[in-house]
Amino acid sequence: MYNRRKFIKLSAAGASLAALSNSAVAKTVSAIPDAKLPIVISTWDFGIMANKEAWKTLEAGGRALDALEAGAKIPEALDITNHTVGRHGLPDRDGHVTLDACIMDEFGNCGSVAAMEDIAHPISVARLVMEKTPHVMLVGEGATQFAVEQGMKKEKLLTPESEKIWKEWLKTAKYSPVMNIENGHKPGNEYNHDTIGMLAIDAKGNISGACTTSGMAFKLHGRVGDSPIIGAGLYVDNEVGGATSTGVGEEVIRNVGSFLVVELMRQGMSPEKACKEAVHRIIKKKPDTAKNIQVGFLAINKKGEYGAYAIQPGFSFAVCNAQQQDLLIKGKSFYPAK
Ligand code: SD4
Repeated sequence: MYNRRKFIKLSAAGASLAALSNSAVAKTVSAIPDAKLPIVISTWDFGIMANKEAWKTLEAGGRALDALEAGAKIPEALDITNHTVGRHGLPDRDGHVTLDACIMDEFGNCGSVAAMEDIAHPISVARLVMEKTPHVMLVGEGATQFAVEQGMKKEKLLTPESEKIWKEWLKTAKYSPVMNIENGHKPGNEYNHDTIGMLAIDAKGNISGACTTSGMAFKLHGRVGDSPIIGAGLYVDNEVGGATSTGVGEEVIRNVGSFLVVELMRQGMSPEKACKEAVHRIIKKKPDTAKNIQVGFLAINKKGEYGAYAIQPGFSFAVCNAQQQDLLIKGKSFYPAK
């Protein structure tokens, strides 16, 4: 993972912010910058690179949907250090890299692919499902076949490095469908986070969202997480805002997490408060499970105000607008940092 540049931690009180950076160019800010449109926000620190790519379209007055597709393609195929999205993603327990992605526009159109193999840009396939078919979701071989018919290249996605990591895992092959602290997959470690969820508002004020991942490393073959499921891993309502999630997808699906966040914002909650409530819902339903897993939500409202909340510490998100292109913010969490 590349170095963090500007890293801002929200203070416990939420009023003042302290700059926490491991880089030389970090700058201290005393408040969350005013929401300025256009804007793009993304989960995790590699969101900075995705945002920068998306920004090129937003800055030129382009559509949020186009910006997000371009942005999501960066971690999907170009960032070789990223083992949780696209081409360099870790495989399932049988050695297959299977990808999940979805996309949603300002009109409520959406498209999705799940458990798709051999195609490096699932976000683009999701968009093609949305725009070229009467369906919302294609899975497995059907999704790959559709992508090829649409002119996309079939390629081997398991890189030598990912294969090495998988073979190392096979030595013990400790498998648990929900990765948790006991089996060595700590919340926030390289095996159980790093889906990229992106939300953008363009200069016209239109909102779109995109989410793409290789899912949980070493999952059962055929397992699908929250990321390609509209309402779970992503939801956008152009009147209200958008939300996306990262972490253990099973718990997000059970709670229809991103839809819940958007509905809570509709009722007047701020993005951060809505994310917090959705996290609390997961914890309340399954407190013993929640202790050992990570789930984080990221949201933006129609005004461009944004916020996040996670079960465990360590969840970060990147923000990019005309004021700054490489801001990284550490979201608040239910459990304190140790
Ligand atoms: C999943 N939510 O497949 C994804 C994984 C993830 O950060 O987000 N990791 O369950």
